[in-house]
Amino acid sequence: MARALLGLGSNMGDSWAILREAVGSLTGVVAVSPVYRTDPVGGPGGQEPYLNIVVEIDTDLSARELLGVCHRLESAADRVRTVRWGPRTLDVDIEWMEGVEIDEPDLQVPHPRMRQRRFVMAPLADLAPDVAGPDWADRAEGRVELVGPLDSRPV
Ligand code: A4P
Ligand code: MG
Repeated sequence: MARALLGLGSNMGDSWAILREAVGSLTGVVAVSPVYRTDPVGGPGGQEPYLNIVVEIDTDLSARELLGVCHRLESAADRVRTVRWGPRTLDVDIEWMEGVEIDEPDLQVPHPRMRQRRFVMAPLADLAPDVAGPDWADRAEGRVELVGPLDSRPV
């Protein structure tokens, strides 16, 4: 069993429901971070804010098999790939996986941009301060706002 941290983001459609559905269909969930409302990083201007969470799982899958799971969750949320970094119903990334370092064209773990991004590091640090390390906040950019637990959707 390996510990893995997945980053989930949504800024199209019913993002609360999309995130909840995705977490519900993951196997081996150990913990789910609070939801953060975050300013879009990169991509075209005028995008809606994102909701972002990080989910910790225990898994027997390889990193590549887990990437397949990420893509299936995105398809299930009817994600249409248009512009890079553009709006999406669901983006699922492998941020970090215990003992894994991969640098291939279609798979990099740890995620190469995670430490620059507060929308990843804030929820990740809530779940896994050991992985985030003590100085994560110095390098992470972008505005994020803590909203609350995933099951406490505001009305
Ligand atoms: N890929 C490589 N490594 C990984 C990995 N560790 N996990 C490949 C998942 N996928 C990985 O991703 C393109 C390809 O990356 C995948 O097919 C996979 O083979 P994509 O999801 O199709 O495209 P993308 O997400 O638009 O591009 P990219 O480069 O993955 O973007 P990022 O870095 O994931 O950023 N702002 C806020 N506030 N919140 C967000 O969640 N997300 C992004 C996407 C941009 N701005 C954001 C947010
Ligand atoms: Mg992605």
